[in-house]
Amino acid sequence: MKNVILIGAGGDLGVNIDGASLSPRIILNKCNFPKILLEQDKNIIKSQDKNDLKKNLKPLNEFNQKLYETILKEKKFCFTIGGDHSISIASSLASLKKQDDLGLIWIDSHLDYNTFETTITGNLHGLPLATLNGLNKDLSKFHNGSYFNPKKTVVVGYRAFEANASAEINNIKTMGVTVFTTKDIQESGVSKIMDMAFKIASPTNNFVHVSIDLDVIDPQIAPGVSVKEKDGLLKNEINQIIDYLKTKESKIKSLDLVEYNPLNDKDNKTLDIALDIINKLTND
Ligand SMILES: [Mn+2]
Repeated sequence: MKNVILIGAGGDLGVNIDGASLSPRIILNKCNFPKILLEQDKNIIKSQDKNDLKKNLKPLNEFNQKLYETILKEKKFCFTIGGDHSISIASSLASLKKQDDLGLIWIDSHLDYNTFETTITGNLHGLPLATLNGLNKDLSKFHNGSYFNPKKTVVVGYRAFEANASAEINNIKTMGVTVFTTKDIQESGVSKIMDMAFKIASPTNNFVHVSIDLDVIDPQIAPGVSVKEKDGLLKNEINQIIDYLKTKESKIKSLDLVEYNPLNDKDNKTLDIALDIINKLTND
C-alpha cells in the first residue's frame, strides 16, 4: 500500500475504562510512516454518572471534529489508529466525504449499533456504527454530507449476544445492515464470509472503508482491549482476514484499527498483533 499516513486518534471518551487513548502514541512510535498524532485533552474528567446516557458528548465531538478535519485535508491513504471505536465516526465520515458511495466493513465482536434511546451505559463507543448510518445525529454535527448506506454496511465477527443486546439487534435489523457472526466465520471459513462481505459493501466495485476493532480477536490472544468478548477469532482466522483484505487493497479507501488498550495488555501480546496487522496491510 503506497502513500500511507498513520493518523493517531488518542481518544477514549467513548468508554468508561481508561487506556485506549494512550495507544496511538505507543503504536505510532513503532511505525516508520508519515504520521499525525491527535490526543484528547488530558484535563478532561470523564462522566461517571450512571444516568448520563450521553457520556462526554461535548469533548468527544470536539475531538472527532479535529480528527475529521485532519483527515479531510489529507491527500495520503489514511490509516487511523484509535482510540476507542467512537473515533471511527470521524475517520469514516471524513473518508465518505472524500469518496462518494463508500461501502463499510466493520470487523468487531460488537455491533456498535446503539442509539441514545437504546444505550444502557451511555458509553458512546457503543453507538458509532448506527451513527455512520445516519442515526444519533448529535454525534456527527461536524459532518455536512451523506451517511453510509445500511445496505452497503456489513459487520464481521459479532458475538456479544449476552450483553442485553436485543434493542441493538432490533436497531440493526430495522436498518438492514448485514451481520456475519464469529460462528459464521468458523463454520463457513474466512474467505467465503469476506467474499460475501465485499459483495454487499461493494456491489458495483465501489470503494470501502474497513474498520477493525481488536476485540474481534479472542481475548486470550489479544487481552489488551477495553471490552473483552470470549470465544473470539483465533490467530489463524485474523491472519486470514488480513490476508484477504490485502487482496482487496485496490478497493479499500481507508482503514481504522481501534480499541488497543495498553493498560489491559499482557506481555505486549495485543501490541504485537496490532503492529503485525499494520505492517501486513501497509506493506507493498
Ligand atoms: Mn467496536
